[in-house]
Amino acid sequence: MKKKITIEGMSCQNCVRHVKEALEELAGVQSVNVSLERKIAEIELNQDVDNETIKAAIEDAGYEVTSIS
Ligand SMILES: [Cu+2]
Repeated sequence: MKKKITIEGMSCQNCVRHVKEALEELAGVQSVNVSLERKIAEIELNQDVDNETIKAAIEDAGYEVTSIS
């Protein structure tokens, strides 16, 4: 299963790393790919992770989630 998250607030590769690490810490997340240019994170899941959990992880890291699909 895959999800695509659009994120506001990333401005450099450090931001990308913060988002990537926040997502990798979640149980069920298998892999994470973050694009600064496209303002998205694409995650591969090996079990369902609900959108609220994903949103909270990114917001706790200091960024804003604008959509999850
Ligand atoms: Cu940054």
